Amino acid sequence: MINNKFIAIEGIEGSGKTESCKIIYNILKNYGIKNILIVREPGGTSIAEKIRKIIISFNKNEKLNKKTELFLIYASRIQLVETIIKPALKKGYIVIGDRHDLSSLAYQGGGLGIDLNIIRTLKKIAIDNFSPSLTIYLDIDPIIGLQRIKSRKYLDRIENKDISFFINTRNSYLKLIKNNPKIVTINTSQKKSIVQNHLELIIKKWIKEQTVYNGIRG
Ligand code: Z5A
Repeated sequence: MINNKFIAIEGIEGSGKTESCKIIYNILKNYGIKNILIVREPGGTSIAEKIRKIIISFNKNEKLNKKTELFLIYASRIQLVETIIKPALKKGYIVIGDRHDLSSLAYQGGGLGIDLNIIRTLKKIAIDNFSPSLTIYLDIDPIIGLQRIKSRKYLDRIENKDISFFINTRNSYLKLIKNNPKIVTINTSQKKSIVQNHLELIIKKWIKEQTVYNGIRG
């Protein structure tokens, strides 16, 4: 099921996903759209937020197995999709996802080296063919991305990984987005104002398409 009102924002840390979600929210509001929801992954429901803690926290005594990590991410995604995203879409909301399934292919596939076929099989079991109608991939050199988040006091388990992990993850994103007409890329090493202009153009085009096919105002 391709859902016409689900937009996913993707990219490595510090690429500007969280800020972009807020910018898109405001662009949609300015179009007179009332029912908009921002969700994040992993997390976004009280149970999924508990799973998120396990995924991103350090555990002194026990290393998180990479397949356990993958399964936890999908457990969190099922919970979010089934209890929040699908019901909201059904009510006519536009849902903006701060990460979705592409993250698993890029991080657990490209970053951790899990076979992409395993991830795709798990996706099929977990959320079947549920997918966003538009994915905006924010591309950034990991050195710049990590510099942007270094000012934070606390870096979590994944943010603390070696730079090579983020290089592999980014390379994986770049491979995955190739020739996919539902994914649009923005180079976010540019100034915030330029990124915002790109987002406005992309969302304007998307709204036009949605209005033609669906009638989008809620
Ligand atoms: N994960 C996974 O492994 N597999 C999966 O399937 C999923 C997730 C779904 C938590 O995700 C972790 O889960 C994540 C991957 C893993 N790994 N880690 N760590 P998250 O999305 O919650 O965490 P994140 O990617 O680390 O988010 P982030 O660090 O907050 O990055 P961001 O949201 O892309 O950036 P931001 O907060 O919008 O901006 C960061 C800073 O940069 C901020 O100070 C901005 O003002 C600044 N910024 C943004 N844009 C610009 C421009 N254009 N110029 C200058 N400065 C800018």
